[in-house]
Amino acid sequence: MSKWLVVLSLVFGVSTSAHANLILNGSFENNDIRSNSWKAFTAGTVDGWSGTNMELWDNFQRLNAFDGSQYAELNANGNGGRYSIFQTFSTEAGNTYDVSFAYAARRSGESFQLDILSDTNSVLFSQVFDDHAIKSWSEFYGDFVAQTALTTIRFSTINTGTLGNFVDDIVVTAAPSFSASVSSVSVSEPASLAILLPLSALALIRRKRAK
Ligand SMILES: [Ca+2]
Ligand SMILES: [Ca+2]
Repeated sequence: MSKWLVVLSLVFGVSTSAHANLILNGSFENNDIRSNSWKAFTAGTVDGWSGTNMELWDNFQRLNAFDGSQYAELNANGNGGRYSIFQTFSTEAGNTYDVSFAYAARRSGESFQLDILSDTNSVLFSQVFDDHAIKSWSEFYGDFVAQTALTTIRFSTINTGTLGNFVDDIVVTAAPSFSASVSSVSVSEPASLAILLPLSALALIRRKRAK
């Protein structure tokens, strides 16, 4: 394999990570609320999401969204107990998927759990998050292997009360496979690389700016 083909494969690998997000309204932008405000939503009324009540915030109280202008507060207005939101999406058994999101704390002592479940309730991935910074976004990147045609992603609060656990930009994409990226590359000239590189570089810059 030539040097250029190797580089192109890597570049293509970056660009295929722009696969469509399998999560509907993962950035919580669809239910538009007024800038510099928050709004409580009863269970099931935020586009794409089921579970308990949730809150949407729009660049409120000195915390700008990680992506777009809105994000969710898991510890919602309401009963003050534990909260859990989830969404089910289509997958292909045996395939690997990338998952990422951003999270931030409203005050100290917050924690939540991410679970990714098969359609038969097998736990494909589970992790507790208790390291979030106050009013500052942290990013998580992970992956899982689907077992069924439907997979569920679920965020559950661990600390109770109506304050805390902000999340934004929840993304699940089919992981790019190496064989697919190699077979898709048929050019090996530096001129093509010059066209491809700025696109991937732009994607990276855009990602950084979103922080
Ligand atoms: Ca957002
Ligand atoms: Ca709240």
